[in-house]
Amino acid sequence: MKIESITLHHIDMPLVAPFETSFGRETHRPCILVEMRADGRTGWGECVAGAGPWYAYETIGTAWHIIGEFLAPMLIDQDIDSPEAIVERFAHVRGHPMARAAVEAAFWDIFAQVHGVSLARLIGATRQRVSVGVSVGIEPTLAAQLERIAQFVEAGYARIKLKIKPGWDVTVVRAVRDRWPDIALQVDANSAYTLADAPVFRELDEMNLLLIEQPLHHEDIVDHARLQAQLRTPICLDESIHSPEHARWALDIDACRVINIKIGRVGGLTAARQIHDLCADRGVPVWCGGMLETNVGRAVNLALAALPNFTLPGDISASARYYHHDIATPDFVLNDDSTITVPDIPGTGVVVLPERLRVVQVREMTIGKG
Ligand code: OSB
Ligand code: MG
Repeated sequence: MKIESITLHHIDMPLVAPFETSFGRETHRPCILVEMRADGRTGWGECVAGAGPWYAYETIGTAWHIIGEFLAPMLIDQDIDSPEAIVERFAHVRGHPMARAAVEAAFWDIFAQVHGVSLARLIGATRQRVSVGVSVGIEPTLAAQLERIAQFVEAGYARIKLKIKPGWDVTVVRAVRDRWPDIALQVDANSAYTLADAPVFRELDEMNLLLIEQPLHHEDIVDHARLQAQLRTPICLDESIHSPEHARWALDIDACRVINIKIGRVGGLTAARQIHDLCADRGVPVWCGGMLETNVGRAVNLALAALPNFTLPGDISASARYYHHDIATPDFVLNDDSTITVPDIPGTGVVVLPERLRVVQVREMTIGKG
């Protein structure tokens, strides 16, 4: 397939409700959508880099630069026959996984359309519905936090993830456990602690949590291994895992017993699938993380989460949990069994709506003929 053009759309989406983590409070979610044209078809990919370098070093600005100046020019007018061919061409790019992943995703969309199958089937998915939970942001008071969780429990989410930070941990988690003694519960610290905080985690270890996500430094595996040795609850790494190699290094030293796979963080769907396969071989469960995606990114996450070793519920909530008006249709809804149905039409399964895009678009740039 000859890649004719790549258009970047920088958009800014107002969130239904502010989302607070240990690194800050967000009311809008900016992102870059990658629109690729090849052989008369159009594919879309979402870049999950944020407004600032808070979760990862990549930002809208760095991704715009890297895709526009380097990644897109490597592909324009080239014959690309498989997603692996894209991965090969990008192999000598250091870092910038979110930029690479977004371009690869747009090609996967075209590739699945050409083969007349859903992305999920194309990558070897084995389920039609995937178990999901909700990642609940930090609220200003404990009462507000409990109320917010109650809304999600009522909406049907069977797994709750709480964001924690120093001063907002043991007391909150205990209160949630007391109110919902049997709910599947996990916490995410987004790297807000150090090994000196081990006593906090030993207390959390008594609260029947599914896992403790990324408690320590965002590049660390060594201290995580030291902490894991003190806990029964599995540590799950998010920020520290940037590639299949990072996953192997972490598992080799028992730095974690679960991995959160985010396509953007690990540099694409191909790498995400490799981490899935590695973890399956080692008997390590994985789940699909989220980055407050629009329906474009969510569709790809659902395809990934339909692979067999995604045995823990993903951070893939219903579209209405994030945005009033998504830029792509159809919206994803929560089924009665806390699952979301995986799209089963050729491609990723969603269609971008130009009239919605226009409303939220900040800037646009085309590389190639357009
Ligand atoms: O750490 O998992 C995280 C959102 C933005 C950045 C980092 C994280 C998150 C979430 C949201 O937890 C998950 C979702 O998309 O629902
Ligand atoms: Mg996380």
